[in-house]
Amino acid sequence: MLLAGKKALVLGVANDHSIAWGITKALKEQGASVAMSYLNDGLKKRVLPLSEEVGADFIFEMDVTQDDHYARMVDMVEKQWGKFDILIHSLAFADRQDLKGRFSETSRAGFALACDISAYSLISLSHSLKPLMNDNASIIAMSYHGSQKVVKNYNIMGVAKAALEASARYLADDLGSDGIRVNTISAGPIKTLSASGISGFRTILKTVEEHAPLKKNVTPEDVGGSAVYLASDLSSGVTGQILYVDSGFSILGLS
Ligand code: 1JT
Repeated sequence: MLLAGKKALVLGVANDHSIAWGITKALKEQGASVAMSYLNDGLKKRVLPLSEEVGADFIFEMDVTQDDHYARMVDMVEKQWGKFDILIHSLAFADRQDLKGRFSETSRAGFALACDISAYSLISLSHSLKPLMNDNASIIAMSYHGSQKVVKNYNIMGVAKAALEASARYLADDLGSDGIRVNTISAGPIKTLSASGISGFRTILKTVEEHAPLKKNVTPEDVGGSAVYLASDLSSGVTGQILYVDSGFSILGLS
């Protein structure tokens, strides 16, 4: 098993459709111990049964906008595990009104919120958890190609993901000397709770299925497989990179 003896902290499971859930199952299958966060009491009802299904060591409440949640999380991880090896960042948020219509109408508050939750949290989590990370630790964040090219309606999330990807590179450089690797997975579109109700999302899924080199959409399990590689010592020479898990869609010049 590729992750035997490793401990993985997974942030971003909302339900059994979550990308973070696909990653959690894949890490566990390779022998890792796992712990999962939940955003609030409402989502705890969904995450608790999943944590039992996968045999998680513990779950904890984590809202990345709440300063006091960081110290609580660090205390919990230290008490339960001491040190750990893998951090999965699979969190993002933007106001619904900022994920449609004219990008030029994005508000200052909407910009700040999306970038705070979706990008700054990678920096703050890395900083808080760094003292607990073992040598050869791996941090993995989730992105989408709307960070690099314009995807209609992705709007502020494209900017937030660009900030996330750049933050991952700067963190990779800063934390390299601490033996911590930082990489990003850029996943193709997946129908998760976040994606539900996004205008035009079904059309995006259909376009990928018709035109992507692999002629199918990716699943949370596909993403989980690639996360195992980036979490494991097989990728010991890889940091600061963006790994596309998108059925090849992003290589196309015209679709
Ligand atoms: C957020 C949402 C981040 C949806 C996201 C996301 N990253 C990817 N998606 C799915 C998605 C993909 C495409 C799209 C719209 C959404 C919603 C809540 C906030 C964070 O295009 C319009 C391609």
